[in-house]
Amino acid sequence: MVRRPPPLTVPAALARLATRRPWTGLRAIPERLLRVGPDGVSRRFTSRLHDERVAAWLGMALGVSIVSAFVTGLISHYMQHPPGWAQWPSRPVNLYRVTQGVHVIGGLATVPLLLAKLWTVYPKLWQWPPARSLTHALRRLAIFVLVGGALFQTVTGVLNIGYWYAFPFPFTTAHYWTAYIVVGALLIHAADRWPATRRAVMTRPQDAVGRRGFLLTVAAASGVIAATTVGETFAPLARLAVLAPRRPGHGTPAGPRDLPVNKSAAAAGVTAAARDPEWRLTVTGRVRRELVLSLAELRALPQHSARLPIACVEGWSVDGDWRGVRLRDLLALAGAPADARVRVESLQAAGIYRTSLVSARHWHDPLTLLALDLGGAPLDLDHGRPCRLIAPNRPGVMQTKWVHRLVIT
Ligand SMILES: Nc1nc2c(c(=O)[nH]1)N[C@H]1C(S)=C(S)[C@@H](COP(=O)(O)O)O[C@H]1N2
Ligand SMILES: [Mo]
Repeated sequence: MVRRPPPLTVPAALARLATRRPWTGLRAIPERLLRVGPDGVSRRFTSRLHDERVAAWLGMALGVSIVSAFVTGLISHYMQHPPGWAQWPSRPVNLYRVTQGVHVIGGLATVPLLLAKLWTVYPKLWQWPPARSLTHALRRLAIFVLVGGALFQTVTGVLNIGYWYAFPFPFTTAHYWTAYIVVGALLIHAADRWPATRRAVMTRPQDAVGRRGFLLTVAAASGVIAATTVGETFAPLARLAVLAPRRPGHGTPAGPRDLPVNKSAAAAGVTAAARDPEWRLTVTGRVRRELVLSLAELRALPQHSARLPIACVEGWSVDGDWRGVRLRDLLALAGAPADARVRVESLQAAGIYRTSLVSARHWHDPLTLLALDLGGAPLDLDHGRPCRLIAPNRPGVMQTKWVHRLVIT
């Protein structure tokens, strides 16, 4: 009797591939070359700190920091690209300053953790054969995606806050999408490693091989990085912030009135237009009366003060004492509907930050101003003369400078 082989379906083929391990033949080649042990890990790495327990603690710390970078990153993204169904609140005033500070400063403090973790597990990254089974291959794939993605996020992040646009792709788009890939790979890896991690962390080791000292050194390195950048947002520590490219009273350029400047009037090409006595503010769009106001007329309207930060996406933030006209007063004067949104337009002809959108929730807030003064004097050219938007709980990129038109939509 002839026995027919069962039909080869895709699941059957995968199952066969997973159990047959055709790649184990590869083991023979580099065994002598790499001196791999029975676990496939090279014996040339002799430090006892290439250790499960060290890897477990570092892994947990990295898990926490990656998730916090992800959440704060999503907050920043959705503030700048609000979905139609949700409006970001205008209070507390300093919320974005805190979430973005956590994102950037926490991201920087992650670098030593990541390097230490890579060093600890380095021998395992060169396991031979590269895959023993399908599940082993998938596990390793998740690890390589996680390592590659985490390195990509930290390197591009650091370059971005250092104003070194060395990469050929738009930073925000790449950073945003890679974040999902990293978190996906992290979930797979964490689920996979959780039992072993738990065991390693919960049991008391018999031997002391300097793990504690190593972990404390790594924690100290993270702490030093955080301490030497946090002054970029926490003014009392500004003098310590030697690693921060922007900080209160410092930076390149320092900026008039102790507030750093990212884009100067000259770089934006608005110097002449911003100085022109013929400058007018136009309020137009969905209004009952269009307004065209000179600077003198703006100053003749009721003036209000607000102490609000510029909180840049790059992590630095500095408080300013602003004074000017409430946006809601201008909209009331023009007869704009209560649910309207405002597109704030700059004199700047080009550039991604030349306009920004203000939600109804934000323009109803009495702290949202078209500022004319900063620190008791008319705005400097670089801070947005003749007038700029300043609103609570909003990224710096949305605090438009050199405003000349409000379009109600
Ligand atoms: N028109 C215009 N407004 C702008 C920008 C710009 O490039 N053009 N940069 C924004 C960014 S990224 C920040 S952080 C703040 C900085 O404000 P400051 O220079 O007054 O500190 O201005 C914002 N307003
Ligand atoms: Mo910014």
